[in-house]
Parts: sequence; structure tokens; C-alpha cells
Amino acid sequence: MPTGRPSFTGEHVLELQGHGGAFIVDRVLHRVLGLGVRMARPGEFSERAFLNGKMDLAQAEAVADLIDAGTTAAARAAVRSMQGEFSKRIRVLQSQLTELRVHVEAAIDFPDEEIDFLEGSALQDLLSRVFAGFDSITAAASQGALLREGLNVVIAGAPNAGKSTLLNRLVGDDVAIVTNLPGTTRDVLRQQVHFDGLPVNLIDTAGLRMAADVVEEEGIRRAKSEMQRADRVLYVLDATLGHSNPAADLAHLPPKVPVVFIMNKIDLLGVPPRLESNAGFTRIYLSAQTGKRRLSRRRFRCPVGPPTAPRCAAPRQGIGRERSRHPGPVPCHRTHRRRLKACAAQFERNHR
Ligand SMILES: Nc1nc2c(ncn2[C@@H]2O[C@H](COP(=O)(O)OP(=O)(O)O)[C@@H](O)[C@H]2O)c(=O)[nH]1
Ligand SMILES: [Mg+2]
Repeated sequence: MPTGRPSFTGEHVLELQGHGGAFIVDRVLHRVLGLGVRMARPGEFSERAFLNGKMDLAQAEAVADLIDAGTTAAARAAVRSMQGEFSKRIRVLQSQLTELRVHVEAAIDFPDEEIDFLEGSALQDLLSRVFAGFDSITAAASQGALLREGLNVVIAGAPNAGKSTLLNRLVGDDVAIVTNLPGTTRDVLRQQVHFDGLPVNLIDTAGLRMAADVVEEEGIRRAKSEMQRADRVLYVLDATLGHSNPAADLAHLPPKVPVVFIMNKIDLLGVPPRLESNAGFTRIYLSAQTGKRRLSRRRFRCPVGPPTAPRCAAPRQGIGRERSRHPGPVPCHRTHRRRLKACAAQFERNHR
């Protein structure tokens, strides 16, 4: 039960203030600890706030998300959740479901009574709102998860196409070994970069071909398993080899994962970089070796929003202030998302 006390934890608080500087703080702490007080365990303040009814579990988890946030966008999403936005959306859905249930159960239990049950169309309307609610929360949760965990972009393709060179270029450092020997990369290599505040996990993989030995075979198995889990695949091709039919390469790729074809080594062809989109395929012609690093969130067609508005609002208004104007992503854990999806699926099954 809420204690009514206005502190974060809902408990009495004694605030001590001292002059700045690590030494003074250290002395104050030393003195206080000497009086029999102990340091808080990690997360203890949030735990107490939760136990005292000051926040629900989703809000308490958002505190940890805020501490772990690696970008401004992730911090904003965490603050929105901490301020109860995620919980509020769930509560609205909950009350709509309860309302539906009341009408359905009343209609079953008292079929002969002259009670004013909802009209069929009004019931259908409420049902549609519940479905829309599930969709909107799931979308916000998926966006939040992207901000929290990052977009997994797997760099795949044939050996020597320039995958590791592309990784190095995007990271801005020589993190992967590059040689002209096919089969150089055998293990999976991950690097996180931020594009416009969006964390992107770039994953370099072994080239896809008939493995020359058992180590390469394991590398290729790992590459395929990474592709299965990817949010996007950058499929790198050597443009000098003349690939006219991208569909042939799709055979290597898991269905449903969005793919962007990178036509690499255009410096050898002497043509300028360009982006081509036709027949459902996107091809970016570039040179990983000589091209400029200029990738943005738009290039990945990342569905996280709102991408730029909070940035404009941020300096004067603080991290969480724009939440009412931009009901954007909420940080969401895999378990939240899984349960939301399970609820929506169950609800849809029952509806049919
Ligand atoms: N000319 C040119 N060579 C490249 C380019 N990208 C990669 N290479 C060369 O192609 C070879 C294979 O590159 P690497 O990144 O190891 O390919 P991976 O096997 O796909 O990872 C190396 O000799 C690179 O220097 C490019 O854009 N232009
Ligand atoms: Mg490589």
C-alpha cells in the first residue's frame, strides 16, 4: 500500500549535504557508516519503492533500463516507462478487457433478464479497440526493445566480398582481420555502433561457401544461425563479379529477414556510389575500402520513432519532458514482449 510519504521510496528520508569534493563526501560517508548505517544494495531504493506501492514492477525495471541506457533515445524511453507510461497503456487495455468480459459474462449468466447489454456493434467496437490497443503496445514495446538491445545487423555474403572491410569502415577501426585469402573470418565478430542515437549491433560472419575445414564449417554454421536471428542482413557481393540476379543469393538467406544487398568494390569499376530499389530488392553500390562512412538510421529503414523530435526538445526541457507530446517507444524486456504477444494471440484465438 502507498505510504503517502512524498519520497522516492515512500519512507522517511534524511538528506545530508556537504561541500563538494570526493574527500569530504568520503569523510561524511565514513562518519555515517560508523553510526551503524549501511550502504544500500544495488536496486534497493527501487525495490523499497515497489514494496511500498510507490511504483509498479514495470516502473522499477525502467529504473534499471535508465541506468543501463546507452543513448539519449534509450534514456528517454526508460524515463517514459519510469513515469508509468507503459503501465498506463497496459491498465487501459486491462480495463477494456474487463469491460468486455463483464458484458459477455452478464449476457451468458442472465440471458432472460431485461438488462441493457451492449449492442452487437458497440461490442464489436470495443473489441476493435482492444485489438488496436494490443497492436499499439506491441509496436511501442518492439521499438523500445530496439532502443534497449540495438538493431542486430548481420553482414553476410561470399568469402572475399568485403564483409570485414565493411565492418571496419562502419566501426571506424580495424576490428576485423582483412586479407585477400578467402575464409579469413571464421568466428562471429560483434561491434556496437550508434547511428543517430540508435544502437546497432554489427555482426561480421564467415563467408558462405563449401567449408574447407571443420573450423570454417563451424563458422558458417554460426553465420547462418546469426542470420536467423537478425533484424537486418547486409548481404555483401563483389560488384566486379557482375551479379544480375539477387534472387539467386536469397537462397542462402532465411525467409522473412529484411535484406539489403551491398554491391561492394565499386572503386574497381570506377562508378559512383548509388542506391537502387527495384522489384523489391534494395542494392547499395559502394566501396567499403575507399568510400566515406555515411550511414544513418534512415538507411536501415529503422522503425524506431520519433527519431528527431525529442532531440529538438531535449536541451531546454530535460529527458522526460516531451513524453506527452511524443508517446513513443517504451523500453520492454523480452519477457514483456513474449507475454504481450501470447496474450494478443490468445485473445484473437478466443475471438474467432
Ligand atoms: N578494391 C577494393 N577491395 C576491397 C574492397 N573491400 C574489400 N576489399 C578487398 O577484398 C579482400 C577481402 O576483403 P575482406 O573484407 O576480408 O572480405 P570478407 O571475406 O568478405 O570479409 C581484401 O583484400 C580487401 O582489401 C573494396 O571496396 N574495394
Ligand atoms: Mg571476413
